[in-house]
Amino acid sequence: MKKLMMAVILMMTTAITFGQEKNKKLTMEVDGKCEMCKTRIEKAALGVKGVKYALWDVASHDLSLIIDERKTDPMKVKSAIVKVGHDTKELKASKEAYAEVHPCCKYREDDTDDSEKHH
Ligand SMILES: [Cu+2]
Repeated sequence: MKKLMMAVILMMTTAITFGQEKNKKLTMEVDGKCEMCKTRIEKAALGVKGVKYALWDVASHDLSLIIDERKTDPMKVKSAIVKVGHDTKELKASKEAYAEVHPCCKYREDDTDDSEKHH
C-alpha cells in the first residue's frame, strides 16, 4: 500500500513537471455536510493563489476545481481546506481546526479523536 502511494505521488509529480496547465480541471473529495460547509470549503479553495474556480457538491462531497498549475498544486489547495477544518483524502484537519467548524457541520462520526479507524 505504501509503495502504491509512492508510485502515485511520483506519477503526479512527474505529470506536473512535464505539463503544467493553465486551466487544469480536477476533482477531489472533501468531507463536509451542508451549505455552510460548501461556502467554507469553496472560500478556502478560492483563497489559494492560482485557483480559478471551486465548486463543492453537498451530495457527492466532490470539490471541482480549475487551477493554474504554474501557480499552485492540489496539495496547496488541500492544506488550505484542512486549515478551515475539512478533511481530504490525503490530508486531515487538525483537532483544533475541526473544533472551529460550526456544530451543525460536524461531519466526523467520532469527533473525539483524530486517529479514527479507517474503513
Ligand atoms: Cu456544514
